[in-house]
Amino acid sequence: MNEENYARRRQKLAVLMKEGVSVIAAASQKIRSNDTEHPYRQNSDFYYLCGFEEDNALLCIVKEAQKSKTILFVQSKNEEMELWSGVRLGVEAAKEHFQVDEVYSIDVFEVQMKEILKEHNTLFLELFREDEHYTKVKQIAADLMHSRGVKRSPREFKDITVLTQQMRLLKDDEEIVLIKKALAITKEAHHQAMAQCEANMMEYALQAEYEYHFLKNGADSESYTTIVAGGNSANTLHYIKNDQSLKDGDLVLIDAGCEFQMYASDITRTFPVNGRFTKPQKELYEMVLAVQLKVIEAIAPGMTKNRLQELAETLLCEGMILFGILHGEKTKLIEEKAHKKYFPHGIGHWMGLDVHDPLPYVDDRGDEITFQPGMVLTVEPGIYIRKDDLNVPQEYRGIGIRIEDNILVTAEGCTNLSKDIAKTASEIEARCNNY
Ligand SMILES: [Mn+2]
Repeated sequence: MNEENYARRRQKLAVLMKEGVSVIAAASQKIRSNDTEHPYRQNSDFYYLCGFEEDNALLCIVKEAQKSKTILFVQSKNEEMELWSGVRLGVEAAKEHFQVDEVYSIDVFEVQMKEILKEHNTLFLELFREDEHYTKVKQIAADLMHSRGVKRSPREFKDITVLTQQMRLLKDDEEIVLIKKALAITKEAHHQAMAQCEANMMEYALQAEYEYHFLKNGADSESYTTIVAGGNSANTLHYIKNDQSLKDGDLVLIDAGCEFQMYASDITRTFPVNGRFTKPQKELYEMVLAVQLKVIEAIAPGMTKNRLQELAETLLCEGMILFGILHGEKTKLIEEKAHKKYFPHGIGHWMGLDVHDPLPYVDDRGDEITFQPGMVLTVEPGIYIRKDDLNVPQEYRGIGIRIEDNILVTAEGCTNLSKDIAKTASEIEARCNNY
């Protein structure tokens, strides 16, 4: 992504701040065991505003009446440390690279911050995230408040994520390009998995197929833990053990997507282990698919997530009645939320830098946010019937199906960004038998 775009976002944030100082810290390294770390993953908001990938860094935006200033604090060059943990950009190169006003070493951030905070009443930071840099910044504000001779210091703390989330709701063109690139890799992985899958294969072997294609094609990693759920395991929504053998005649539900240059993809496909749907599997599959297509069709500016949820629940409930999974009168069943037993989750969620983008669904007044061009969400209806559910015709027991795509809201309606990933029963069977 180009530097002008990051600079534009910082300017926009400064406008939203009106007055004050905002401080956003890079993610810290997380220990996995003893002295080894998890792969590093940058804080999404920090990355959104400057694109810097190193840890132990801080972005500070100072806003006064009409002008704003951006200051970046980065780790200094250090030959010995770099020998172990990789090359650091350092202060001088950061000055060249980023379109910010000032760059300092993180070693002097406390001294600098004291000078900056003296002039302001309002401090924006991630109020609900613990970070040692935030602890220090708050301590500096407290010290200033108690020092004689200091006339102003921040006494009002605000949550910066309220503003960044508002911005992240609407994706710009460069973000859409990255989501599309993530989806191109994810598509390849799903198609490969359909081709490779066979009876008696272990779920983790299929998981490895995804992760192999993700990395081989330049993705950063998976955007969330891959779910490979054979047969009845698909009825455990967050099944991630992936340690069972796939059975001939079962379906396998795979929820997997890669992250590419920090942007997520989130795709679920359900297909027959042996490459051929049985009649009852196909009946339920095509019912869920029809619901998914209708929900996607309803997406347009002005729509809301709750209305999509209601539409999906109504259509799924009708389908459940049709196949004898629910019995009774439709309006009454919907009122009683009887269908929730078989479709207990949400129809979708925002997606972007985070697979579940932490963006609001309601505004400050509590009103639902209506869709606007540039928003990206998932659509993922499903049906989950446990094998021990004696209320359901036997042929449907043990079947779990979810179909998930990633949708961009456009001025005309919407675009299914993942429409090229095999989805109809015949497309899937063709992919499964394409050795
Ligand atoms: Mn999802």
